Amino acid sequence: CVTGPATVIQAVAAGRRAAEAMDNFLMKGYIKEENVDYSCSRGSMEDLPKWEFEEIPKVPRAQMPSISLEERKNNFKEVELGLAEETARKEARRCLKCGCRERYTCDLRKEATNHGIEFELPIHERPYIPIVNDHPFIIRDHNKCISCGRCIAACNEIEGPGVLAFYMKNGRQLVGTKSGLPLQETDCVSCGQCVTACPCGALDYRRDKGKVLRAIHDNKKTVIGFVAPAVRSLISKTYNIPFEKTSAFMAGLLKKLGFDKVFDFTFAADLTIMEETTEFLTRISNKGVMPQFTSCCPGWINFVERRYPEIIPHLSTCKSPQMMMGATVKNHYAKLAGLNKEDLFVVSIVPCIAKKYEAARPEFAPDGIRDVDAVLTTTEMIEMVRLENIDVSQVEPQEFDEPYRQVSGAGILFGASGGVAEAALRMAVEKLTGKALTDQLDFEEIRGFEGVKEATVDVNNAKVRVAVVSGLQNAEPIIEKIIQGVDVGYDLIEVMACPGGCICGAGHPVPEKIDDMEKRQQILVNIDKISKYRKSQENPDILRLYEDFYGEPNSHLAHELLHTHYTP
Ligand code: HC1
Ligand code: SF4
Repeated sequence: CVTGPATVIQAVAAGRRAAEAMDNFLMKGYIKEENVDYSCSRGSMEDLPKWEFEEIPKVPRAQMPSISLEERKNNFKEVELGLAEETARKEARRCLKCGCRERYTCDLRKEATNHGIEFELPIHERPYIPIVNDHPFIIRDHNKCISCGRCIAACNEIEGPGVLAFYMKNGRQLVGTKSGLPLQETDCVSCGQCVTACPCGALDYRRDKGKVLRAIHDNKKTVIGFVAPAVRSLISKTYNIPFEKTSAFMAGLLKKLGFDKVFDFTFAADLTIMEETTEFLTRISNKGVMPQFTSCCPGWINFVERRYPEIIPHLSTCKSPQMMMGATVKNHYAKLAGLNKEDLFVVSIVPCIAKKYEAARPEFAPDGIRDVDAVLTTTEMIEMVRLENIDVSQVEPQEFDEPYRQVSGAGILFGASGGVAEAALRMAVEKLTGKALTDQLDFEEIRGFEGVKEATVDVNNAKVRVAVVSGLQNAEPIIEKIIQGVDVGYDLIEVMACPGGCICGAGHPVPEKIDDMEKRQQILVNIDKISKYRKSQENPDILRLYEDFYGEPNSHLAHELLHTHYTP
């Protein structure tokens, strides 16, 4: 099972090494070499499913986009891998032209260089395969695929659902689903780790940048952006901003991009703690269904709904912070600002691809108006900054907008595995003991990248037993026991689909080094340490929101706007 940051990177690389991928390039005719055996280098293919993509429409040859030989000559003729970085940039037009956005730092090019492989004219025309659109936003383009198997390994070993497999069609090895069903109909949790693992852009996800830019340029729309806790960890690294200045920088950057209002959705993480911990304490006192699982990770929710619907009663009914923020902005902020809901365009900025899936769920569009209109990944936000030619040195740091300005350190911790449970403990212990928690605020035993972490906290004469799981395959043994009626010895279980939590989400750019992930986590821990408020229940803007709008946690209105139901 996947347990640490090192394993994450290794697992990405584990599928098939790029050297092997080169064999596929040979097979595809992109590389000319003497004495090459063009038969498959991997031995028997008998184990591979003999499934075919029935849903791929047959495109008449005449309609297929084709690349002229002349164009191919320009693309591949003089490509010299092993160019110095500077030259490589200049020579980017000569890269593999796979369409991948990572062309300047392409792993495949590096490996090709290391193996002394030269690219030449393709030696035969490959039939074009139409792009596979069998998922709402994950796209597979077999024409770019080099059969390296990284996506299959990522699905199996990083995230856990294991829905992808190789199959053969017309003598070509392609990536499809194990069951042969369209991706959307499998247990795919939409985490997007397959996309991150792909070295050549054969897997990608649909961008929402265009939609957001159109809204920004529409005078009738008030465009509101809110940023997830884990985005800070990337901002700090990408733009070289000290951790304590990331929030102000992000607020300024989004204003420069044209957002009218910018909120921090760490605020909604605090709101989640108020709702989820109250639900947890109510389950304890009413002897409700235990243990309670957290519900803020949409990858995890998809996994439960698709593979283990039996445990739905154990899931907290709380919406994720993203959806709580959307519902609060569309209902509370719209009223406060005297705006029509229809005129608000709400954008969340997250490190997660599954959040696109979550925002598009039908239950989050009451009366046909979406709570969140578009979801941008951190990568898309960085792409927008480049697209708009923003000079980041000119960004004016500023505060997030009222009325959701104050956030707690507990909410910031949400972005890394263990953070939700830690924030919940900071409230639960206080409520159970009736005393302010002052000295023991840090629950370090549940931080970090282990697949399963545990903590037991003594409160009066009772114990609160917490487990923190990241990587879905690590949750499966616990789930199986619960289904069999075995007491797993936990009261509260946090599950995040991505190993290490959202800091390792597929919406962030691919980490360059293994220790990047630890640095991302440390940024959030450091921000929590210096926060004015370190408990969600002390956030004065949260308290005011309850006073002015929701009444109290788990109130009727809170249930209507902040809670949800799940569909097996
Ligand atoms: Fe996450 Fe969450 S922590 S799920 O990883 O609960 O994306 O950052 O936004 O919603 O707050 C992601 C991060 C995120 C939600 C919060
Ligand atoms: Fe998305 Fe975070 Fe869940 Fe990964 S762990 S699927 S990034 S919410």
